[in-house]
Amino acid sequence: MRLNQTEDSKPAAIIDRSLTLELVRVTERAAIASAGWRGKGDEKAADRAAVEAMRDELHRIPIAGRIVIGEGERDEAPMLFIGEDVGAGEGPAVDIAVDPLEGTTLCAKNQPDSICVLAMAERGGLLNAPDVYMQKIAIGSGYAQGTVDLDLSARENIQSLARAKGVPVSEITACMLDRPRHANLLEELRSTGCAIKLISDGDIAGIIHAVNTEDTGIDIYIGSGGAPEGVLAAAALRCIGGQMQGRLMLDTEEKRQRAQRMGIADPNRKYRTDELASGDVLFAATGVTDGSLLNGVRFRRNSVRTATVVMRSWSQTVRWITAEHHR
Ligand code: VTB
Repeated sequence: MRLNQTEDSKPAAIIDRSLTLELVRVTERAAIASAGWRGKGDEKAADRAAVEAMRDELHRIPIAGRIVIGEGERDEAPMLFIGEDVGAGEGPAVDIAVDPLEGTTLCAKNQPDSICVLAMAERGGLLNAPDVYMQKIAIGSGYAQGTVDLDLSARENIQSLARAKGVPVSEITACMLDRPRHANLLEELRSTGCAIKLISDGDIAGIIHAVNTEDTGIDIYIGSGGAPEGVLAAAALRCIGGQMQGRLMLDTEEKRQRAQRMGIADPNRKYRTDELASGDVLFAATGVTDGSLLNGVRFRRNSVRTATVVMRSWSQTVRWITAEHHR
């Protein structure tokens, strides 16, 4: 506990710490709503339930919030669209990134690691990323900046990380999404002799795992996934440490123009963690299905149990909250 923090060189927190619990309420409610759709094979319904619950609960919070990462552009998403105002209106001006149901397929199939995710930052703190792919690389804390880099080959990155960790390459475990587009990357990684954990979805959890190496055994996250998920993962890393780089994959003129409309001037820019999510940041995630990060929602006879992790960049506090909700 650092009680006298405001008295040293550190600037005072912009986002009041009491908002952390408000965020927990939002992701909890979204998780309970979508958990009703676990294993029902209907991804859209599961997602819709999470979106509606999240939006409803966000409107009770004393903030002047604005969605910067959401369900889509205004004309394609009825709720939690980019630019939508959320919150009760009175309170700090904040930007909000949501992935109401990360891993809709996982939820529909009742497979591990489906979570409801939300990040809050001071106004202007979150990269307004279009819904394109992002190249991502992430490792834990305690390594020199530049130990890994998107401009190095996968082989160079793995070798450099193994050197920095002081272990043979065969003892490095990389995590990546199991996708056909990663065929060459997978082959290159295999040729190094490292171990690879392939995940079917959910790279926000994948990146958090790469930072929590002691608990997960995962040393590095590598590969491309959704850019919105990249910004959310960066928000979490601002609170728990580690280093990450992301680069938007703007491979068509249409995507480049879309990005430009969202304020991205340099389509090839490589972003660091604190450029994806800067300033004061809060991050919360609640488990929907049981997973490696969080337990899923449990419906009991008289109560519903949820498991949430909530983090705050200013204090670097990480809270694991199990809640019992009366039915
Ligand atoms: C990832 C992952 C998501 O999408 O970002 C991925 O975090 C990227 O898109 O859970 P592709 O599925 O096209 O590879 C998800 O898997 C689903 O939103």
